[in-house]
Amino acid sequence: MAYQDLREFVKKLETEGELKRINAEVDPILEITEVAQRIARAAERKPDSVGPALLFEKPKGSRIPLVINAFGSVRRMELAFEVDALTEIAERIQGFLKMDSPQGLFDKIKMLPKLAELGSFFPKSVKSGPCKEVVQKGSDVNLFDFPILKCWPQDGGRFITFPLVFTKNPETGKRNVGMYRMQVYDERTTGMHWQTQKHGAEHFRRAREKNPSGTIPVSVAIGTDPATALAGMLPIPPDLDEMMFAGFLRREPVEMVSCETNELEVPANAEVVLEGYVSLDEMRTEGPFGDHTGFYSLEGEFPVFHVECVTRRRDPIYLTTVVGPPPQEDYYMGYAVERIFLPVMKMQYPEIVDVAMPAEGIFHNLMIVAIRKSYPGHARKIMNAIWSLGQAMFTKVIVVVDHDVDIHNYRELTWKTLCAIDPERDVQFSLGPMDTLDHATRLQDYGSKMGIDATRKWTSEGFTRPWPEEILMDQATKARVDLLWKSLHIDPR
Ligand SMILES: Cc1cc2nc3c(=O)[nH]c(=O)nc-3n(C[C@H](O)[C@H](O)[C@H](O)COP(=O)(O)O)c2cc1C
Ligand SMILES: [Mn+2]
Repeated sequence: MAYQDLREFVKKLETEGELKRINAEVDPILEITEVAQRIARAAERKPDSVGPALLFEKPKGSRIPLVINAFGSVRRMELAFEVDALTEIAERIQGFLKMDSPQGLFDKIKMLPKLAELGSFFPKSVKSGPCKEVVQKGSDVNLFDFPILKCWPQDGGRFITFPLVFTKNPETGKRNVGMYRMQVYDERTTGMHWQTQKHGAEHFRRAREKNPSGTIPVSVAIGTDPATALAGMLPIPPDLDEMMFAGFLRREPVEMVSCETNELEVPANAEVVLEGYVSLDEMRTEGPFGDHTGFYSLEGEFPVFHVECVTRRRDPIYLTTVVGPPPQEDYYMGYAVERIFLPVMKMQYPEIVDVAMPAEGIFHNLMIVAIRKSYPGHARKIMNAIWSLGQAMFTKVIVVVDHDVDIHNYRELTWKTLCAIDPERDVQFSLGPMDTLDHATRLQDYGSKMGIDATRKWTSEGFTRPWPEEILMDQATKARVDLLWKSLHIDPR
């Protein structure tokens, strides 16, 4: 049975020894971040986590407890998706993809709804749910009731960092759910930081084309069962419903309830729901915000969300996360994405053997790809493929290596990459869309990319010198030394 809500997951984390309760009063203004950072640094020797999940029972200035770092390890990601290994999800997706053979990647992913139908993973409308235990409207709405973090000293204010932002495509009526941070401006107003290439921003633009001075309904759910909470950050194609995907992931439909004051639906099991609208003719300065690049993203103009109604549980838990210098909790979210979608990439590009996105590459700055090279220029073909693949379009640097390089061993990767390149010949530049958060690009959202072809060079690629063999000891000698070993009285082998 899937987790029914966030608190069931919190309970599970606690029984698994993955969560620590903090009963002392800690301020959501900066202090919670610092506690989470210290816990993370203490865990640095254990590369599989950034420390335990933390349940702050008494955030200063709020009666609502706060959970952070709930997804900050591979183990907790596995618990979130109720699998023994993330590859199980990949295998499930692969199993479905193999059922038919449509051509494009998007076609393949778009088949998922069809397949989900078989398993009836489609979201299910229900009359009511725990998110309706308390309904507050108008002047009863006060975002400062919640322990919303100010994460870093130079942040422009307090930010909701783990929201599920619900919108509807004004043309097709299809739902989108995205995780876009929200800066709190006052009791009932926040920013809406959907970056220009994201689906929420596209809904905003389409609505504005129709009626530049109108509004678009927006609802925000905070704190749901884990698979649903994570669905907001998954890079899935436009018009593929994240709630359907969440149902697929949790193997049980997400139950949805109608909002009180707008036409949207939200997960019934949410801890907190904010209902309202975004004005199509209003922009406001958002930021700065200490971002997952490890730097402050600069101020920018973004739309504004007006909260007209809050529905919530009587005793909600506030779910949040901190981003900052890597690795943070979001590294494990990115890692889950990498592992879950690898089979989809492989299906479209069977030459791909493995993909790695090191934490220090902040998702979009570095992707390492191992391929089974079959023809001249193959490495460059893969670079171009990745730059055209959904949110992988943001990838700043791509390194392509041969299939026999262990790309998760960064020592081996660095060594073999550097040995395999003639930089002038093997580096390729390209231009295209870039992550809004990239502060080094020539323009916001637009800049250059670099691909490094670190595969062995072939004669058919104009490389006429012989390529040397890697040094490896022969098996016979190894076997002889194995036999000799004890008599040498040297400990390590
Ligand atoms: C912790 C966290 C915070 C994020 N904040 C933002 C944000 O403020 N703006 C944004 O556009 N994307 C943000 N993202 C990335 C989006 O959630 C991600 O690109 C998602 O796929 C967007 O959904 P969409 O494709 O439906 O637009 C964040 C991701 C995480 C994990
Ligand atoms: Mn989407």
